[in-house]
Amino acid sequence: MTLGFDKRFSIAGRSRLLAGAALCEGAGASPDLELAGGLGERAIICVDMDAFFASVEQQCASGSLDGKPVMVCGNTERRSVVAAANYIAREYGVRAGTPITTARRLCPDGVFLEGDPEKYVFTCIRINDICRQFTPRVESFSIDECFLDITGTHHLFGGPVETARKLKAHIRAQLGIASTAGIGPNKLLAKTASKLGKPDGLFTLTHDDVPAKLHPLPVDKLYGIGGQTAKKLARLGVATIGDLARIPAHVLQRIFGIIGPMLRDAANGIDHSPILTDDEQPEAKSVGNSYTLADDTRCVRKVLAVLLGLCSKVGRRMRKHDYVGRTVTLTVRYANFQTCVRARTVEAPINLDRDIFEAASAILDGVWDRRRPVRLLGVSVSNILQPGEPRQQALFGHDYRRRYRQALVSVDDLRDRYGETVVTWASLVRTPDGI
Ligand code: DCP
Ligand code: CA
Repeated sequence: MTLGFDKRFSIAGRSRLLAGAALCEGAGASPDLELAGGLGERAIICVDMDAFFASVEQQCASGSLDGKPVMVCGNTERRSVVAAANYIAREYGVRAGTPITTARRLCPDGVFLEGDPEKYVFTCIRINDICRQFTPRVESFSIDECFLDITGTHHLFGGPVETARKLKAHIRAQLGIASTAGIGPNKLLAKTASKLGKPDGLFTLTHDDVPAKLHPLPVDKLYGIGGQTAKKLARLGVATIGDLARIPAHVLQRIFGIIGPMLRDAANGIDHSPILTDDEQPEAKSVGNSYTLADDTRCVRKVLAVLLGLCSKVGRRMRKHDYVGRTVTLTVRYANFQTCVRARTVEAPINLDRDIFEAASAILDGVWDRRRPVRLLGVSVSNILQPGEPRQQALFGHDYRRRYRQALVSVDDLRDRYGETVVTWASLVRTPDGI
C-alpha cells in the first residue's frame, strides 16, 4: 500500500527484488549474502520498539520492574485506557486501548504508570540518531518506528540481516529497550515483517515469500486495512490477503474507489513508496485545514462528517488555485492530546472533495481506534503540482470524474457569488460540527 504510495516505477518494469527465504534471528551469513544479491534493488529495514512506553518506563526503573506486568496509561484514573502494555501484561489479555478498569480486573497485580511524553520524545530522537549511524536515509514513521533504506550501506555492516542485528543491539545497548526489525524489498514488506517478528525479533519478507507467508494471513493483518475496510472485505467473502490479491484491480476500483488498486498491490507485496527523510517530507508545500470539535467524540458519523467538511474545504482551495496533489495527510488528535499523523500517496493527482475524502477516510479507518474520543481532525494535500505542470489523468472513472468536476465547478461558482454555506453536502446539513 502505500505507506505512502509513490508509484514512481512501473510494475511491469520491476524485476525480482531481494532473493532468499525468510530469515529469523540466528540466520547465518550465506542467506544474507543472497539477500544482498538483488543488484540495484532496495533493502529496507523497519525497526519498531517493543511495548515502547512500557519499555522506556522499565528502563528508567533500573530493573525494579523486570519480570512484572507493566502498563502505561494517559493517567491512572478510572476513565483512562492503557496506552502501552508490556508483553507480560499482554499474557493477561491487556492491550493498548483496554480501559484501565478492565486492565485492573485482568491483571490485579500489574504495575500501572502514568505516561511521561517527554521521556518518549527524548528516546524517539535518540532512536533516530542510532538509525542514522547505519544509513543517512532514515524516515521517522511514528514515535517508536523508523524505516531505513540500507540499499547503499548494508555491505558496510555485513549485509541486510547483520545490519538489522547490529541496529537492534545498538538500541538495546544505548537505550536499554528491545525492538523488532523487519527487512524487506520495500516499506510494506519490511513493516509487515516487523509485525510478524514481534517481540524482540528479526524477520525478513521477500517477494518470493509473499505467496507462502503473506497470502495466508487474515486480510486485516495487511498494513493499512482498518476495521471498516476489513468489514467490507469480509462481507465480500475476502478472508485472507491472498483472497484480496486475486481480485481484479477494476473490481476493487469499483468497490473501494481510488484506493482499490492500491489494496490489490499491497496484497501482492508491491509498494514503490520512497523513504522520505525529514528534509524530504512533502508537507513543505500543502493545502490543509484542521478543526477542533465542539466536544470530544467517538461518534463515527460525526467524525466522518467533520472529515468530509474539511476535505471539501481543502478541495475548494486547491481548485481555486488550480492545484492538484498526490499526498493526503490526516491528523487525528485524541482527547488526551496524543496526535497521530499519517499520509497516503495516490497514483494520480487529485483535488476533488470526494477523492480527498476517500484517501483521508481510508487513513482514518486504519488509525482510529474507535474507543478513543477524537478532539481534532486535520487534512492536508501535498505533493502539489503547480498550474501548468503536466498531469496524469486517473485511469478509472473518466466520465464520472468529468461530470463530478463540472458539478463542483458550478458549486464553487455559487459559493464565490453567494457565500460558502449556499451549497453543502447533504451529510453535513444535520451535523452541528458540519463545518
Ligand atoms: N500508543 C498510545 N495509544 C495507543 C497505541 C499506542 O498511546 N492506542 C503509544 C504507546 C505505545 C506507542 O504509542 O507504546 C507505540 O505504539 P505501538 O503500536 O508501536 O505499540 P507498542 O510499541 O506499545 O507495542 P508493540 O510491541 O506491539 O509495537
Ligand atoms: Ca512499537
